[in-house]
Amino acid sequence: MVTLLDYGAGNIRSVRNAIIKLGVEVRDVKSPEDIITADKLIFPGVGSFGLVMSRLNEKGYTEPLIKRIHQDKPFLGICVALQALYEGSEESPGIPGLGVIPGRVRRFPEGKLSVPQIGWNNIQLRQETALMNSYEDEKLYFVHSYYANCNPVSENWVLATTDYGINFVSAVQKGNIAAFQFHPEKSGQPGLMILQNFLRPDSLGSIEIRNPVKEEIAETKIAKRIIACLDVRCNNRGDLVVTKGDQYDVKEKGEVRNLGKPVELAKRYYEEGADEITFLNITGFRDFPMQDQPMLEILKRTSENVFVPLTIGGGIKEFTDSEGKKYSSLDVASEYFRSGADKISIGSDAVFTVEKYLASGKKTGKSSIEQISTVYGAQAVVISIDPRRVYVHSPEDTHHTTIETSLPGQDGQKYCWYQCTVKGGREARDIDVIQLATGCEELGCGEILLNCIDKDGTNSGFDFELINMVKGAVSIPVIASSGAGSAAHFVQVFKETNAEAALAAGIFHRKEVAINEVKTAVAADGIEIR
Ligand code: 1PR
Repeated sequence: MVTLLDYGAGNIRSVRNAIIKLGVEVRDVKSPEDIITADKLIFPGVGSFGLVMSRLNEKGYTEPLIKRIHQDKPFLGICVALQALYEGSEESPGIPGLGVIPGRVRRFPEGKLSVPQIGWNNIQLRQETALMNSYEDEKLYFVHSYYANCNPVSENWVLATTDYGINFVSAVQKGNIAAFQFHPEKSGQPGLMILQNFLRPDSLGSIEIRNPVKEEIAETKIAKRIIACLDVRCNNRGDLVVTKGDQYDVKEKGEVRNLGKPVELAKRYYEEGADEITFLNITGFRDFPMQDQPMLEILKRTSENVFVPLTIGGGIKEFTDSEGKKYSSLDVASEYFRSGADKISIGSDAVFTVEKYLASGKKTGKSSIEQISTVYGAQAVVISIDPRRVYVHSPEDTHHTTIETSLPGQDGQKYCWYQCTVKGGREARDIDVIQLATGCEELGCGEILLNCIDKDGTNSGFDFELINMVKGAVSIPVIASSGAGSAAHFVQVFKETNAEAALAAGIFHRKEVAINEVKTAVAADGIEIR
């Protein structure tokens, strides 16, 4: 039996599902006393540092937690819960942490690498521990903008370090108290094994110093991610199916193409090695997710068997139902997180938000991007962009940012700009991809899913010009999407652009190329991969 500290924020379902999968019973903390009396306690940190600390304070959990830790009773913190052990964080100035470990948590510096760090990286063990002795060759899943550094005053806590531009603390342990910056519940089989080690009766306790922090050890590298995308909608018979369009047209002879069942396909991609799974509810702009229980059900069922990150998009916007009840976009996103999503993706609503932001020049704090990223952190907010090329003869022919293209238009136009669309490409707006991407970054989104309507379903390869243009304008991670037709296309996209991840749909659904074939090809070219 293990006790879970669920303080009502974000995706705790994944940790719960991982523990259940390992055959261990989960009990919830219901009162402050439960924190002290639990045999083993897991504290999954989700949300911003400030949110976590304020929820702990509101519920009266802060003091019992500190007491439990000082009593050296088995404790495992995950992600922000590692950061909460420190004295404070740059993320939420003025809010004290638990103060168990000396030092403050900082933000990754802007530089060569995108912030947040989203993806699979290694750990370098600095001590011997039964918790995870043989996992240095395995990549584990990280998602964070803030880190604890290898401060000499907290050196005796450092269990493992990882490189992301700088060397940061990826795990701490002292006696029976341990915490990880990575997410074991999202790190596939190795992550589950690490969790299992914590759940074993004799896993904690004594540890031996192996590679003190002072000692230089080999650098770790973040891997490029391969993402499988499932576009989901109802078919003519009312069943939710995975579909796939050609340049966003998903119908063939009047019928919605049916390429499989969402939960089964997601499980298959997890087992085949996908680094992440994305569900897009492609008619979400007209449906309302909180009434769309089947979509929530898909997430819940998928998260029972899939232990890599899940992103869900479609219909994240504010909504008033037929009885006049209002739901904010934060309510909608929260429902998705509770159902098992790690990230939500916003399409149409991001375009409308940035249009207003550009017109007024002011942040309102009320947009879906701002609300969700304030509560759950930027890393939980992805913007899905659906752009289409618009050709011009000269940059002077438009007020939008153009590029000189190697693929001229039908009338020999040498320049193009990328126009953003809403409602699944049905409506084009007077905003270009650079305005949208930079606007969303300023408002607080943490990642961009960069589709391309011209390339979607064509199997002709990714649009490097588009990807390079956007990548050059933002400092958050970019997922290249649309057009993959072979394993070689993935190799090319990582060689020709700095995209952190590449996503495909059609080739995986039609079993034309397997995920491990893609990974083998990418690794053979010396590109870091899980
Ligand atoms: O506007 O917030 O409700 O979100 C709707 C979401 O649904 C957006 O993310 C939008 O991209 C997506 N969407 C809407 N209509 C379609 C459609 O296809 N008719 N799908 C659609 C977008 C694009 C990709 C696709 C890649 C890879 N799908 O995600 O999976 O292009 O495909 P490929 O490898 O087969 O080329 P909102």
